[in-house]
Amino acid sequence: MTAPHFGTSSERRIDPSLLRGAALFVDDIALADPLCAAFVRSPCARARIRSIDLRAARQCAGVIAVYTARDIGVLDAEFPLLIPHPALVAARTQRPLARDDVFYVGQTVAMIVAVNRYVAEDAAALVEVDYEPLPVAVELAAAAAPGAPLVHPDVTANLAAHFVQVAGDAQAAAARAQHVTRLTVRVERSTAAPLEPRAVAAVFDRSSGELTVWDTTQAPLAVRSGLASLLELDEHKIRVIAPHVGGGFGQKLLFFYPDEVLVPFAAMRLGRPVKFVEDRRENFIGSSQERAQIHQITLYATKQGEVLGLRDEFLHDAGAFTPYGIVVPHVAATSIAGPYRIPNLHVEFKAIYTPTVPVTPYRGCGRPHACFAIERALDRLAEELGLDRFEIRRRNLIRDHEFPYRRHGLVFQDGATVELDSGQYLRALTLLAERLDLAQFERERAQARAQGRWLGFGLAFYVEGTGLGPYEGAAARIHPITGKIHVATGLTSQGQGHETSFAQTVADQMGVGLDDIIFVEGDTRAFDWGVGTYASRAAVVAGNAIYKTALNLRARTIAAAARMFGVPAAQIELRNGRVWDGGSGRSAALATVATVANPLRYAFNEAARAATQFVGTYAAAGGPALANGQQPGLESRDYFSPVRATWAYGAHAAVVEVDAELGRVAILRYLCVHDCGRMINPAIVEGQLMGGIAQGIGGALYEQLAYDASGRIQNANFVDFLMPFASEMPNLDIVHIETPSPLNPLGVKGVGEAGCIAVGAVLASAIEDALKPLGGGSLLRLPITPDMICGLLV
Ligand code: MCN
Repeated sequence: MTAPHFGTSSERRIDPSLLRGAALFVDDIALADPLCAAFVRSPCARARIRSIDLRAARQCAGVIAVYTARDIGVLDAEFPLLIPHPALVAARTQRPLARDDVFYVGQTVAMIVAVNRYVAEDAAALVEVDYEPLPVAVELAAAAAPGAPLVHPDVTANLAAHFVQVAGDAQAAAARAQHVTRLTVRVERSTAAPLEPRAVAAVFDRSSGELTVWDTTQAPLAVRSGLASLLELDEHKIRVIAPHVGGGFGQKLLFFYPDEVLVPFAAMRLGRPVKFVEDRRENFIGSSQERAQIHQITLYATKQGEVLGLRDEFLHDAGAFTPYGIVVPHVAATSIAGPYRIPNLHVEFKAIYTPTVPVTPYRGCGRPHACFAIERALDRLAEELGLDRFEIRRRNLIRDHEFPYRRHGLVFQDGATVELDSGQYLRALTLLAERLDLAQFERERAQARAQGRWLGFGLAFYVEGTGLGPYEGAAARIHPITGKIHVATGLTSQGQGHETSFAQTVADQMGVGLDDIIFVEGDTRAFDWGVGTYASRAAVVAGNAIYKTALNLRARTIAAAARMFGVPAAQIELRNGRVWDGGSGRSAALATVATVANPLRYAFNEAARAATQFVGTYAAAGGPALANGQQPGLESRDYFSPVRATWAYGAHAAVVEVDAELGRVAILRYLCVHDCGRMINPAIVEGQLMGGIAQGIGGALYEQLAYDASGRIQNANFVDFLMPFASEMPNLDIVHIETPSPLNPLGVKGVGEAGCIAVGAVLASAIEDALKPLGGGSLLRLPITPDMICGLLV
């Protein structure tokens, strides 16, 4: 028997190559005599460009070309808006190279192409740009204040978007409320900081007119479409390959980034390979960022702690451009009520332009902000009503029988009404409480206190609409000689382990081992249709497309085997890489079946020789080897298009020890009870949660981009931008609940972002709890820095 793969913790197939250093990243691609690009970037947050003097740079030995906006022909235009939305008052997108104005420090002004990076950098330093600096208001609230200097002169009040959605009647809830809790919470600007910065390399074959681009992208097919349109090339002449990618976390989704289009452009113009790899500083100042919102949240509740209504008004920092429209604040707005049955909602935000790096989705995409706001507000409500923090949540969580739970009036990112499809929220909370063991914790706390140590616990709940459409597809075929099964999708992986989990999805249907599956993604030649890896969507959307494709291939294989053996299809089984006739016990390798389906072409190989044993039977049963209308080979292709998002959720808790003098936090325990539907690979799911929680700890305690008042980032390096190391990571206690999603055949929900969402709220709650005996106040800002903690005690 072939052991089932779906649901088991198979080791990640990709790890040996990563661990041995054999994996190829964009910078490792061997190009013949490549040129290197470097960029001249704006040192001003907001300025008018009076002139650019390129003479010295052009005279530099080894410089091949220097481009400004005026030298790039049709490319000198604003990039298209990727996701329009009616709430956008004034969408603005960036040009590949600034033309008359710059809008943030780091914006690309000119590109140098030279024989190597050293020369390119030296020449970039010789470009003289005369800037006329303009006044700026960098900080979000300051940019939103009346009379603030404008980022875009024609955008009044720096207002990029104004969004209002209403469910029920929040005003009526306010009138009925016996208790009102109001808070202002804030999440500071941060960045994904993938360990491999962004990179792009391009080769143009002048004889065929074909362009090959290696890109650290999360969406190769979208890059191909974008390049075709921007470079005015036929799409079929462009191949985009995302090789191994060292983390993306949203930052490597299509921006379009200037280098992504200018490097291929230069390769075409110059007829030579061109490459660009960001250095760390460029990744900080040139690649997109996120977080940065200020929420004013109000809960209208009864004295018993039942939340009747919620009002959330928030400001979202859009940065200087809105390539993704309002995706980040929209997701925050539609996640603000979390897992709670709050019937009356008023959510409203303003997206504000600031003269800073543009904001696009970063792991969690608006949810960590929303979770921080609602969970902090619930903690406050509990305190004000004298309720336990578990109890306030228990009273408001959606009950199992209430699913699907619709939030009428709230429209999600996919255009459908927000509808939490399934879950066992109360069970998650109960499991969390059991695992935390409050009685035991209180004993530990008392002991610690006797030693002058301050312990506290915190908790938070999150929900996440995962698996956004519109669709993904897959193709599978049995190689007629080797019998290996090739599976291709239009996605790409940045470390999510698709090559393993998706192979597991196919293996069970075909009765083969994982080594029998060749999984290909990240190459536009592999599969022509698809969208990309983001929004925790691959397991749901591509996973189900692959599953349908595998079912289809299975059915075809069974039909071919039945013809071959001359028996009914019901009698055929697939196992151990072979087809079996359950009646006679005869069997044949998958390669043989695939070959029989087209025997003549393979007359000189072993599989075909094996197949000839069956040709007599086959001919007797069905006539010629390839009957009219029959296809040679065994292959299939299918697609999956979700009706709406499927909602994953979880409850996290932590026990912390706070050094009240130094403001230092040690996370002693971290617990995560979560539900991502049926798990394809629990070990991968746990890995995703760990990575997410690590990033969440970064966002909760360390990571913040320190913009100064002039718009320069003061900590654009890995010394000053603090991130958690392994030493800051607690041991994680992860508990799985598997409530199958009713919205897709596999019953899966996404998990890629889940880990990071609740961490800030959990740690704020825990630190406050630890310091309460010292008269501590509230932690309403992320990240929670040592000075904030010390400030609680003053
Ligand atoms: N999985 C599973 N069972 C489930 C759900 C998921 O076994 N019920 C598996 C999937 O098959 C896949 C992995 O878990 O191997 C993640 O699946 P999914 O939640 O669908 O997320 P995506 O594959 O769409 O990845 C995107 C998501 C996002 S949005 C960010 S941001 C993120 C993340 O994944 N960036 C990552 N995880 C990351 N992990 C790494 N190492 N690097 C990144 O850049």
